[in-house]
Amino acid sequence: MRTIVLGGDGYLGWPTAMHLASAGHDVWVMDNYLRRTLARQTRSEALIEAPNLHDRAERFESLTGLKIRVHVGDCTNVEHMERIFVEAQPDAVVHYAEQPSAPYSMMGRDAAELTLRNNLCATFNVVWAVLRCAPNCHIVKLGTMGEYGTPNIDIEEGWIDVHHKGRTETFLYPRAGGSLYHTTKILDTDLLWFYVRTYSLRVTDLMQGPVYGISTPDADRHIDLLPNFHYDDLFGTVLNRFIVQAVAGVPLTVYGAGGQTRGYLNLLDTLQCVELALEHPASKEELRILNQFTETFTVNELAERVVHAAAAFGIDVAIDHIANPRQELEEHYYNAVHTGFPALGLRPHLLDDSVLARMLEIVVRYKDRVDPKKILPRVSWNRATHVLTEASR
Ligand code: USQ
Repeated sequence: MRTIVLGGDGYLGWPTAMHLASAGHDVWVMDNYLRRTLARQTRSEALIEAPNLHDRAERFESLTGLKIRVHVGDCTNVEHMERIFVEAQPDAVVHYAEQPSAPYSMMGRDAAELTLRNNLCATFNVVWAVLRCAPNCHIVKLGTMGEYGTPNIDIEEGWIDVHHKGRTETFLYPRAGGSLYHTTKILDTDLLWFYVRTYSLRVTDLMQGPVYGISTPDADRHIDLLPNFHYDDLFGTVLNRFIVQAVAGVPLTVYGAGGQTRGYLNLLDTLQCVELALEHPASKEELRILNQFTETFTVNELAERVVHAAAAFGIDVAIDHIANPRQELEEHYYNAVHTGFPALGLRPHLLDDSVLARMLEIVVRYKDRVDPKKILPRVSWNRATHVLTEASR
């Protein structure tokens, strides 16, 4: 299968490109290094500086004999997007090319506009590149569990039947994003749904929870192949941050009460899910929505697990409940269906001490590179505490 990975330089994009190449796909990646640029601008660089995509692909080829074709290009630029579709004539496209940080999207007007424009325009261009250049191409789009928010009823897998005044209809499950970033993913889903029902596209929209992990069979071959592992307040996801905080001797930054519950998954399972979605494509005229996580945790549970795993390394870790910079419920009901991927064959890698130990072991190696100034939250949108500053207006 010929597959384009858009956003192929990212935390998920690069491991996905290697994984699909190892699984026999002919992989093309496109990226304009937006996340690296934003990380530099906000002093949020990843723990380990990654070589550029050409060098990474060369290193991967020298170790495996497998080629990943690299296009440095901007997914919001219609010419860049159509060029790769015309050349590749892909069977599938995996679309990760979005500004992925909730806190970044809440930094102020400019960051909000960049997030809105980039994310919506990239999705719009994917739709039109498929329609004009590769009409049979299956679009696999990365959405987020955060599209649903934290409603007081069970979360279904994308759709809900509504019975109203004696009649029944199926609708997209109601959505309520907790940041502008999450809201752009909701808007993406609406855009895709409009084009699916109008022009018969085939689309899989992945509602993914926060991902953790650094180790994959391909990444473990060489330091140059490791994913961009962020631990800063903008681009780092919570468990990755806690692991680095433990190693750096900084108390774990639980936001508020710590009862916030999310569906989490190992990076290895992101790779597995994307591969399964590609192997079992959506039908024409179908917007298939799959909830992509393997188990749920509160932030407190994650912190306690890290404390326990770190103790086995002889690292004593404290937990700090700091003022929550986000507008979110800190105690709430959370029960989300996630039966779609197991039905396709997903075999989850669940979070246990050995997974945490492996993460700690890798991060300990790079302990000298941790900058403790990148850890505390710099952006707040909590109604209770936040005053919109002149700078963020
Ligand atoms: N949290 C803490 N302490 C921290 C960092 C986070 O308590 O130091 C809490 C947050 O308040 C939140 C939870 O941990 O309740 C998860 O936060 P996160 O930063 O790991 O995840 P989030 O900002 O929601 O975004 C991440 C990815 C995003 C993806 C999303 C899936 O950055 O791209 O879409 O996870 S989901 O959360 O299901 O929307």
